[in-house]
Amino acid sequence: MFDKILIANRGEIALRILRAAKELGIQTVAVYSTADREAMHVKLADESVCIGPPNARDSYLNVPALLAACEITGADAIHPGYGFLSENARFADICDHHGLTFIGPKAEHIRIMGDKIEAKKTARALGIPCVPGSEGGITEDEEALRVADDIGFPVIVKAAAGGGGRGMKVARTREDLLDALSTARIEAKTAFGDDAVYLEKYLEKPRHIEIQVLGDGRGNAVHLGERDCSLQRRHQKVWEEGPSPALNDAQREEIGETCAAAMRGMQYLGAGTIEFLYEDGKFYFIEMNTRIQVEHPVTEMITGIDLVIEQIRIAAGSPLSIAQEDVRLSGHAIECRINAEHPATFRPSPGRIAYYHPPGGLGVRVDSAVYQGYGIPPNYDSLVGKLIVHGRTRNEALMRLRRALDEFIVDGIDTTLPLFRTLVRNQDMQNGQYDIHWLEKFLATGGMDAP
Ligand code: MV4
Repeated sequence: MFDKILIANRGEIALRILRAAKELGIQTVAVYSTADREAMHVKLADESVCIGPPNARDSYLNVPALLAACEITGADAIHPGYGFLSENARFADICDHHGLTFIGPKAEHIRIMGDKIEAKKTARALGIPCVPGSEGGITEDEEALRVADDIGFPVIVKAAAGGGGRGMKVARTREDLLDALSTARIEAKTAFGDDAVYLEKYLEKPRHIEIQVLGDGRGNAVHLGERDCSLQRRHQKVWEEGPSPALNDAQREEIGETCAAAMRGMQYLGAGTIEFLYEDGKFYFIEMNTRIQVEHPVTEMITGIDLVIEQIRIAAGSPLSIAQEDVRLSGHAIECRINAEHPATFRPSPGRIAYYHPPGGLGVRVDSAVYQGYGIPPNYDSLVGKLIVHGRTRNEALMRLRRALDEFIVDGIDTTLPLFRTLVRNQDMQNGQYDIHWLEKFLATGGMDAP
């Protein structure tokens, strides 16, 4: 096992990693930018190292500074959390070359999944159902027209280097397609420096359902059920829950087993998430994330498995401690991402927290790094914390969510708490009847405006 882990991240995920390391008896090193001198992850770590100015490029993404911090403190492993360097295959290789363990998947697998064309080819070869579309990248206009005529319109052009909603163009007719293709190419080249694109059938009203997996790199892998992340705004997840209100046990078992078998097949190491669009009872692979995700607590609450502890154990070379038959999905969990943003306009609202009272009680978990008197810097994402509730049934989870949201006080800044207080009382949400477009429609039709 490792003696000392450097946490190459900030905010709530830095605390989440600290907690796992402490439980395992591993020393922790926090790194921080000059904007984060007062951050809680710095206070709670055993040691801390300032790695640069506020701009993430010069601090949390500053590889030489991170390596120097490992050298100075004698850390033997790096946990990247999510965002920042978490899905950077080159960084994983560099850690390796410096004798440091990157707590995450093999660089080879990060690289494959970072290229959405390669990811899809790999998924398909491993028996994962994919969205119908081009076999690989599209290079010629004629090829695009041929594929589109074959699968039928509407189609979507996606950037190979994209993901998370960046670099996509929908074409509803043959006439739109060549335009969508060239626009997507130009945008992809500008945003990612790579103009490779591919084509898929456009699904009109899917849900976004993702499967959590764990592998030990030796051909053992399990699935830990799904999370329904359909409630999004501008490709930012807002509300995540598990199990999905749309699935029955047989569907869950089938897609889960397909994913676990695929991970065994590629000898996947670490935690991963296989993302699907789900429509009319069928799953369509879109991407795989090779990191711990923001919404991982949903899975922890319904499985009782500490995903970050598992990540650390696996990275240290331990075989999987859990067999598939040991995984029991129990009850229902919902996570709300509380952001420092106006609840209707979503304008960022950094600033000092004048008063802070997080909710508690049975089935309530708050993952956050803020405290009363803390000033949220304007330099990073606006996540204040995550409220996660668990109940024996979805209704019990909703009931706990309603009262936990009413108890939660964050004064001095705008937060999205009022949005959730409205959502949790909405009939469609209570019925679990929402797709990936539901929230934007709700907001566009005055869902958050005073009557
Ligand atoms: C799609 C799609 C419809 N059809 N692919 C957006 C994020 C990226 N991960 C994939 N995305 C989509 N891919 C096909 N073939 C619709 C979306 C999409 C979406 C997906 C998940 C959650 C929210 C979304 C919002 C808009 C579009």
